[in-house]
Amino acid sequence: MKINTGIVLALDVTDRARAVAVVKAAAPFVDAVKVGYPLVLGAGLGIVTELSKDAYILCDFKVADIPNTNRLIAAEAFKAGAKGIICQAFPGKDSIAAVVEEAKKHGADVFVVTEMSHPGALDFMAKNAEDMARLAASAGATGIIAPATRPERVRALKGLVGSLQILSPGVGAQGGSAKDAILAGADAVIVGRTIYESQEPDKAAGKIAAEIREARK
Ligand code: O7M
Repeated sequence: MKINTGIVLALDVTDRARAVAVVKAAAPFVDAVKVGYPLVLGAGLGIVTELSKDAYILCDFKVADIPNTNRLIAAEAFKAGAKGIICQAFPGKDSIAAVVEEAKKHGADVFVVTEMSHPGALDFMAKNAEDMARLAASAGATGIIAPATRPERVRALKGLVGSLQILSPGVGAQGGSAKDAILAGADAVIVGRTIYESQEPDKAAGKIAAEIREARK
C-alpha cells in the first residue's frame, strides 16, 4: 500500500449513498478506504467495485478459515476491485499463505491482524500477538494490524516485523492518538467514527493528516 497521508478510512457505514458521500469528502486526506462487513452486508459487494474506481479499497473481511476457503474469499474480494485484504493470523501459516498466494495473482496486499485494539484483546490475542506477527512476516504478508490504543505494543511488534507495514486502529473513538501510534512506528492509522460521524468529514480527516505530518517531523 502506498503511504502518503497515513490515514486509512474505516468506512463502517451501512448505506451506499452515505458511504459514497463520506469517501468523496475525505478522499484527499486518505491513502485507502477500508470496507468491511457493515458496508458490504448493507450495500452489497458492488460497493467495493464502485468505490475502487477512485480509491484503494482494503477489504476488511478478517478472513479466518482453512486455506481453500480463505483463497475463495480473497479471490472474490480482488475480483470485486479490492487492492488489499485483511486476514486473521490464528488459523495458522497455511491459511495466511493461501491469501498471500491469491493476492500475488492480483498484485494486491495482505494485512494480518495481530493484537486488536479493544480491551477484550487482552484476554487472548495479546498473549499470542508476537507469534502472530512473526507468522505474518514468514507467510509473506504486506503488513500487520496493531493497536493504536496500546502504542507500546505497536513498538514491540514493529521490532519483530521489520519492514512490514503497520496499520493501527483505535484512534479517536477508542481513545488512541494518531501521533502516538505514528511515533511508535505505525505507517498509517485506521480511523472510522472520528471521520464518518463528523459533520465535516474532510475537516476531521485533514486534522488527523496534519497531526501525522507533525509526528513524522
Ligand atoms: O475509528 P473507529 O473506532 O470508529 O473504527 C476502527 C476501525 O478499525 C473499525 O473498522 C474496526 O473494525 C477496525 N479495527 C479496530 O478497531 N481494532 C482492531 O484491532 C482491528 C481493526 C481492524 O481494522 O482490523 C483489521
